[in-house]
Amino acid sequence: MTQPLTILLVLLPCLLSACTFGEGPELDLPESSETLANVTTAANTQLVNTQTDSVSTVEPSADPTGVANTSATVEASTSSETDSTETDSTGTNGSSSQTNDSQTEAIGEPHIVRIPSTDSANAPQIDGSAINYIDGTGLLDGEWRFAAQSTASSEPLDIDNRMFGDASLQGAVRHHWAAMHDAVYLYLLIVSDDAGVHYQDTGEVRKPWKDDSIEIYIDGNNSQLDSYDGVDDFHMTINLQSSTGVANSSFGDAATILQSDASATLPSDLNFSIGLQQGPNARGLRGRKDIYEVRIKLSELKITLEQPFGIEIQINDDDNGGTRDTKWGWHHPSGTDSNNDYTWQNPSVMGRAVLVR
Ligand SMILES: [Ca+2]
Ligand SMILES: [Ca+2]
Ligand SMILES: [Ca+2]
Ligand SMILES: [Ca+2]
Repeated sequence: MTQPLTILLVLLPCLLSACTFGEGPELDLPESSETLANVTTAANTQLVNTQTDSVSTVEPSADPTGVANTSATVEASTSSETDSTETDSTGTNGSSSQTNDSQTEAIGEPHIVRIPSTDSANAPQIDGSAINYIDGTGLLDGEWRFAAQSTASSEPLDIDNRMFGDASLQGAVRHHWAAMHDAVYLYLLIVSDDAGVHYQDTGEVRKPWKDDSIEIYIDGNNSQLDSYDGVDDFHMTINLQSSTGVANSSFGDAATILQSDASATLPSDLNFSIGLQQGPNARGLRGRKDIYEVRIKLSELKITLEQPFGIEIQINDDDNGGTRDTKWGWHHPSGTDSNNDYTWQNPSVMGRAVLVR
């Protein structure tokens, strides 16, 4: 049984660097002069940088089993460092404009992901331990066996839309994701086919996307606005490694997760564990894939059973140091231009899922 675990998210002094969080063209904008201590300053307005993502350092759980740790504290929040324009929650979440009809329609759409339930005793352990495919298939075995691995119309949850980057990887790799829930938590597994080519060389706390990492997007109430609603539209980036050779984990040392500036404050009850080359075997001689196991409290995501919500999973791949080389999306359309990267600004680009009982 997965024990509830605590992440104590402490605001790492943010480098209010002049970055555009994550995305878009590889602008290597100048660092701001803000010091590490300046975490409450107003948003940087240089260039296109209106993003002032906060970075949370996840302190190791005092008890790896986390038995006693059921409540978490989040101090990291953009709320302390962004201006009030972002936190206008009145009427911006779109919920009032969502009719029951449209939600019902969303649940019935063929591309929705119907996420099955499990009892908590059989929920996946968030420990990054080895996962395999059922022999002769590309389907997960073990604790993720009963997770959603395809859409309602049987399309595999492959993160195979190459948004931009290395064309030679097209079709050569298979990244994918899976999900399940136990009515309390959403469990996500992201499998990254990276052939063991891991880079955490850039290490800029506000630019985790320059290294091997994943981005998780959630629109809890499926409001599908074209800008983040400040309520339940989330965008987080989790590095593969916390330092070279060390798997990032909310239970480990120096773990990091980045909350984008546009994102609603990340849930406090959020844990993750990466397994470096603990995933199933890749094709050919590429070796084992990497896995990201993530567990997030549903109530904090504001996801309701049997109501559709927005979700998107993207992978940043760095195979030679420096910035990322390739970005992949599940629902995001493929392309070649580095500007082909929209979800971080526009939550309506996400795909859809629903928790089924
Ligand atoms: Ca890098
Ligand atoms: Ca929303
Ligand atoms: Ca890589
Ligand atoms: Ca690179």
